[in-house]
Amino acid sequence: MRLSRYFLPVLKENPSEAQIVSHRYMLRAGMIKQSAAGIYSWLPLGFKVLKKIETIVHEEQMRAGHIPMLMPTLQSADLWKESGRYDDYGQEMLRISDRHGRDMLYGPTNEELITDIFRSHVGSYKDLPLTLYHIQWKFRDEIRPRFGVMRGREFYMKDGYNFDLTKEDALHAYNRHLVSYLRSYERMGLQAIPMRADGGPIGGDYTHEFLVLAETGESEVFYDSAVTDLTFGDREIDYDSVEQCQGVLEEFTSKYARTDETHDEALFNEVPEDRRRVARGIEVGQIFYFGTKYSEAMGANVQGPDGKQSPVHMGSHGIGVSRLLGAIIEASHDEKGIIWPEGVTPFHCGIVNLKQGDEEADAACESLYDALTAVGLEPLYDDRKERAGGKFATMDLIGLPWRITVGPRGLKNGVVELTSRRSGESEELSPEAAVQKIVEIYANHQTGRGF
Ligand code: P5A
Repeated sequence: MRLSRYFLPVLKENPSEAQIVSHRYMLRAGMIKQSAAGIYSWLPLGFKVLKKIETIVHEEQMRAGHIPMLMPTLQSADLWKESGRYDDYGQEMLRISDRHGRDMLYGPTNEELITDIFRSHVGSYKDLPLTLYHIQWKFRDEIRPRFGVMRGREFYMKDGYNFDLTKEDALHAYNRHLVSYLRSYERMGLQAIPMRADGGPIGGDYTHEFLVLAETGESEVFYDSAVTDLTFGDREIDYDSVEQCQGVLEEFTSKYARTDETHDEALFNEVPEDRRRVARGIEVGQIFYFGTKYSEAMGANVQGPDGKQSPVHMGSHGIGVSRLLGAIIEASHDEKGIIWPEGVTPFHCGIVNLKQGDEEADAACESLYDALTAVGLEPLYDDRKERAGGKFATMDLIGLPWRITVGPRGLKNGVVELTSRRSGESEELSPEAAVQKIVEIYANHQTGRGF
């Protein structure tokens, strides 16, 4: 992409409404624009990162054997009356009536809708196990929408639902989700720690939230610092193996890590004192096993091998896709702007032309642009007639992890400059070597092509 043809409305001033750094940088980098409280338009740069995160989530869900689909944002209230949640959900639910006076709602979550789909089409244990998921907009009329996309009213969520014959099978599905979530967050450059939590309006008493530690997080968390040493890494996993998935769950959840809702002071005090931590975290996902809560209320039964009908065992599993942009920025930024992890960066590298209009510099930039594009990478070429300082400031603000700087002086010696946004370190090398290096860096990151 050439910056002169892109739409990147960066702001010079700090927007006064933004209280935390991720919100401030998302506005300043021209990623989002508020349309109403807690409701945002996703401008091209924000949309691009949103889609990269969504792609990672899709890839990891499909790798785990979960099946993508799409349900609508608007739902009929009837299903929610069946489950009993129409009244329970209170004012967080946006209720609408259509021209015929029928009660509708903008879905805050989809347990009812998916249970209805299941009961209409599945009746036998032979069709199980089954996990369906979608990535779709949700609406929760939060009392205090704040911090930009972190606590929106309209937000983008991946929600998946497992259907199993027995509790044992459903717990395997739970573990599968835990593993796939660990992989997903790590690909986004994040450490998200599973912590025992509370079921809230979704239900069930077996649930873990995934938390990214950050001072600006809305949840208070208590944990054994040894949990922060755990990484999933690039190990292979067989998602069908009950033992392997259970092993990962035990590895990642046996140390003390809880949100304040389930915190147990006595248990916490058993953690060696020098490892006890009280901190704040951003909840970027939550997994639930709630058994037959919805299937019983809505008559979603399956016939077992013995011919008997019983309510299907279920769980639901969510990732806050739009919230993740905020969480990643909170975890990865400096005073100049965002520092995108390679896995989610909107463009793979920036090209800064120090002297736009100089024949040699322009030609060198064009050829870098073509070489990177030819190998499937997306550079952002700042081809505007601007001062170098302004170009650097924009690149630093929008946070591309790598920048190639091209100027007439360097070109005389056959070199360009490659700079890491994270470390600030630069090296001079030939344009070919710079391209080669970027290619090698991204060979280790499966980033989807953007929009
Ligand atoms: C699990 C999937 C559920 O709704 N039903 C379907 C279950 N869980 S949850 O924990 O309530 O939400 C899942 C994730 O969505 C994100 N999230 C939000 N993101 C932005 N703004 C909000 N107002 C908001 N509310 C929830 C969180 O990341 C949460 O973990």
